[in-house]
Amino acid sequence: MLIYGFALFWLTSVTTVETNSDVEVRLLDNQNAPLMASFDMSKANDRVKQFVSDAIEAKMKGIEKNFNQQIENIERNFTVYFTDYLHGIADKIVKENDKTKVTKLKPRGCEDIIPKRNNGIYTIFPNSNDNGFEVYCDFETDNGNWTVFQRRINGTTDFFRGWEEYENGFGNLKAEFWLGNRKISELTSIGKHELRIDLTDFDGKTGFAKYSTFSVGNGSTNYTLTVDGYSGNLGNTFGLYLNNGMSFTTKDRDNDNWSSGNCANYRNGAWWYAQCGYVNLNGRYLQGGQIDSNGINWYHWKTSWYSMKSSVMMFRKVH
Ligand SMILES: [Ca+2]
Repeated sequence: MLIYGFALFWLTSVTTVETNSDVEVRLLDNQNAPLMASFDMSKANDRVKQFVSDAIEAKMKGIEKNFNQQIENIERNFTVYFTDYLHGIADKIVKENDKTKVTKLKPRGCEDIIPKRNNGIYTIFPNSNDNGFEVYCDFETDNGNWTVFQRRINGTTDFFRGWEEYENGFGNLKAEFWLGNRKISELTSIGKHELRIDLTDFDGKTGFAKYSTFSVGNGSTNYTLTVDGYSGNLGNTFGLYLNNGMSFTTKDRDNDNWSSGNCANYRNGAWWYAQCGYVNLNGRYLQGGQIDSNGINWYHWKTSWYSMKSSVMMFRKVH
């Protein structure tokens, strides 16, 4: 009776009954008397739909949660992998930078100094096992990278010196100096080098000579000169007039071709003299443009023994 009463209550509470969706259900009372009840299936369908919808939603949430966990795992693994990868790259960059620093700290010559800075004194390491030595680099003249190995500007440094001093070098790299035959030889013995010479007279006129080939042999050759391939506006005095192939001569070491005397003594300098030649850039510093074969001569620029106001000799590696 209770079920029956519930069924009647349920049926009477339905305001809109669609007869085609009603279903008759056979019921039994507590005495097994057959009873009949009618259910509105549209409501049942709604409930079924809701149940199915809830079930699907719950399932979807489960799938979504699982999916999110999987994504998080992938992200975590990827982050770990990518972090390791970046650390590896960073380590490589640091190592490469260290190598670059070594190169920057140990340039083999002026051409290796990076970045290019002002003209000045730099320590170079032509032999990486040595402690290196200082040179004056010119980064401005004629596209730069020149190693200056001789400079005369005012006569404050005496250039009339002996073999050992010319071998080891003397003077002040910031002013007047000779870099030294040993260093010049060492620097020009590896690779191909060109030579540039800049001269100034006492009227402020300038001239230059370039030689596409320049090298100086080692001490066992008495620092034999190789010079060739002239260009410029000074005239090819150095290349033409018996300097190429000559040994170096100082006042105390005569290696010239003049059998009756020493050209270094005769010309008050030190040079790759033959007998004795038309170039004397290590001669006496004379003021005011004097005509003197003991002076700083480059005969074919002045067509005389005019002694220059300044002289700069430098070489650079040709790639
Ligand atoms: Ca001689």
